[in-house]
Amino acid sequence: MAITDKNTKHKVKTKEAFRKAFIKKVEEVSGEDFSESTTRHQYEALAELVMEEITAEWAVNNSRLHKMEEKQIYFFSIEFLIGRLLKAYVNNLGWDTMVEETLDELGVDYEAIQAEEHDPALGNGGLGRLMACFLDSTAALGFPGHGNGIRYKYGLFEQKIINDEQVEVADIWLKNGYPFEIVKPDKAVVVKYNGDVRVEEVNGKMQFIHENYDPVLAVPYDIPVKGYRNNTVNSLRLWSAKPVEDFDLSTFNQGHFLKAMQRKSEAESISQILYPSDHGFEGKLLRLKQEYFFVCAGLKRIVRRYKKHNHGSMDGFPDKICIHINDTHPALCVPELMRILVDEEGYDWDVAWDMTIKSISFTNHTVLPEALEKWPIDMVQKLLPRVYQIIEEINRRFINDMNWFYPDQVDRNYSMAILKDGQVHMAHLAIIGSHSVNGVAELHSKILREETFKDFYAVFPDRFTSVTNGVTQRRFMMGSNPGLKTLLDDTIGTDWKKPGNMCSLEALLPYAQDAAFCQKLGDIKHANKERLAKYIKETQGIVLNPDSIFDVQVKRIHEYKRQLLNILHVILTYNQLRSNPNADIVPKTYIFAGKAAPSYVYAKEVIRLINVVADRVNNDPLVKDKLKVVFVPNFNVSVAELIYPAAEISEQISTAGKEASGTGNMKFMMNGALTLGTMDGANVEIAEAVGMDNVFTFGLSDTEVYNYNTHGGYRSLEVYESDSRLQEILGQLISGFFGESAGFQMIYDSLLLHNDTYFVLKDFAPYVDIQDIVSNVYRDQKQWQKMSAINIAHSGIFSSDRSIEDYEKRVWKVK
Ligand code: 4GP
Repeated sequence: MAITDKNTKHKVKTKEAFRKAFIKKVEEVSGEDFSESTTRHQYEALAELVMEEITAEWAVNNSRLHKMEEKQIYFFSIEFLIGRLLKAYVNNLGWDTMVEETLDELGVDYEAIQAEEHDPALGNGGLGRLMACFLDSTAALGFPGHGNGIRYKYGLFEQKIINDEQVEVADIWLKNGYPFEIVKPDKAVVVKYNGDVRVEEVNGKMQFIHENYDPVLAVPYDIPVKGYRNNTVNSLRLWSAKPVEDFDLSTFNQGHFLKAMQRKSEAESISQILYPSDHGFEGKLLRLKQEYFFVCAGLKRIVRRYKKHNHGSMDGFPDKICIHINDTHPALCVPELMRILVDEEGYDWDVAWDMTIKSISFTNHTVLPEALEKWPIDMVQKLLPRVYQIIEEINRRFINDMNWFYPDQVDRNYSMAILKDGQVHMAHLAIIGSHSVNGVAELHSKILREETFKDFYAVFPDRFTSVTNGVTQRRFMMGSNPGLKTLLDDTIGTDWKKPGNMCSLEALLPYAQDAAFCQKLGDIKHANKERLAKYIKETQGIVLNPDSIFDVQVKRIHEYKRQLLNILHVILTYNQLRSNPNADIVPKTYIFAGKAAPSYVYAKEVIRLINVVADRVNNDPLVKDKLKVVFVPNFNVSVAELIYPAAEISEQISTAGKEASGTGNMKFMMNGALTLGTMDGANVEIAEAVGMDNVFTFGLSDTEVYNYNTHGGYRSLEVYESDSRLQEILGQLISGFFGESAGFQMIYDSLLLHNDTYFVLKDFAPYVDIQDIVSNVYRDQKQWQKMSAINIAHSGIFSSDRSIEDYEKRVWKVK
């Protein structure tokens, strides 16, 4: 399957050639002698050299693509959280040693060059980052797979912490330009909103004509996705919205200046900003416009290209094209593809429907009810009149079929409708219009089958499958933890680095017993902790003790992820140290990072609490080096790359049944951190892979949570009343203990008055116990390193290469 076309024109082959090319390029971009160049110039020069090299291969790949020789996968996603690309390109080209050595010889700081690249925050969290990992793995494995999304002008906000609170600042990632994209104005397409649908009969067939619409131009920007040391270069296509005519001259000439301006800014607003939503919490109409925007534009180009190479016909489309929809945001692919097939290509409905289902597959990423998208019917009807008619027809036929096959199940049939309660249910649309529906970890897929979508599962059992998430080891381990990479190479050889081959890390297992190996593993971890400590000292002025345990929770801030449970335990430790400063405890550094959606007040309160506790603890002389708390601001991919390699404990403590999979847990594991977690999401599979002796699990199971939620029986007040530790801690939240203005009534009330929806108090005692166990195990460094080695050895199945291979076999069947 791998593309083996050798017909590429590598320009830079040797170190000497690279040195010359680099100096020349720096002088070209700066207009100065090399010795006068700034880091910015050096960054621009290296980026250009990399792009020149990659684009030569890209052109060869694109011409293969044009010939439609292979089945193509298209990932439709409203987020692609790609991270910085320069170093990834250098590594994937196999240039790393050459670049590192040459720059070193030239006295150029490679890390400073990398830091010049603005980290594009074009995603909120897991779902968007997963797409970036999938693109990397798809290319590494030589599959033709491409991304299709939106080129937001403003990515997710930059988070600052001011007076302990999250403050959001616009993230202007394009401020200095972006060297890794190529704009293709000739491939722009028109997306139509609003207007009317006129029906006309032509040759005995109904024609639906969309008129009086508001056109918006979608302009593609392509970013190359370079495979790891192979010849594959796929594309990430991001669409930017522009007015059809840059300026509405006729309106302007008629004296309507403001109206003309308004049209322009309305069009541009579509790709203006990424919604900071993660799970819910978003504005409505603009989001719907965004969803249709990249769906419509993406499908148009795919269809055009397909037809061009298929003599103008869409026949056979599903044999050559997989449209993979990442959560429900691109679910409009279903009616839009139907519209193209029926209205534009003249297929009968049934044939078109068969083709649509065969082309589309759907991955769900969350079971949280607030994230299961629904749109008011009248909004969809007005904004997308023809698409809405098609949704109506899909819904009508579906319900008719259901009532025909299951006449005694009318209630159930209706509960599965796409249109009900005045709303369009996007998940239902996605399931009904796809041939494959999957969850992202075994437990999550089971919950989809047995709870969230159980009626659909009863009707379409064969449609449901499961593919556990994965992450790219090339970025999150080989790239960000070079010490570990070298140790692994030296110990078991380099085969494990071949794409798709990470499971061969199991060869490491015998070394888990080897004292010398474990010592080296510990030394590497220590060096990574020092590297992170240096960053935190430089950026926040906080001094960390690299000999303490680094206990880390980094992810979006959300009630179900329970950063609150973690910080309550920190307060407990602090209270214990206050009453006995000489207590024999293992020193610990608690590291938090993550953003809260700006409108999610509760989550922002949790951030404030963490920071307030950090201020208090870090400035209390009693505590000395035994306890530190840090909130690292503005968690993004680059910060993550520093944090994972330095972590020893990976906090994965969501309320069981709520975290679909988690992918941070996998990144930690690959870097040798031990999971401290609930049996939730992919934690379950991590525990299975390494054995219960090599993880620390605690807390309610998903079934227990489910039973409490459906049958009642949990009273948080009872837990509180029976635990004096909790009484003290919760009292401190509202007594002004953390400072006059530092009351946390909202948190207090949620735990006691509103019965603790996420079972924080219920899981508190087991969490404290497991934390004690963790500390005790840590005292035995040999044992700890052994467990760490076992985790690394079993981390291969959590490579996104494995996920992509699973999708290939279970869903896309490219081969
Ligand atoms: C996330 C899930 O919360 C996380 O468990 C999962 O690992 C990730 O998707 C990738 O599958 N969901 C989102 C979202 O990011 O916006 O729904």
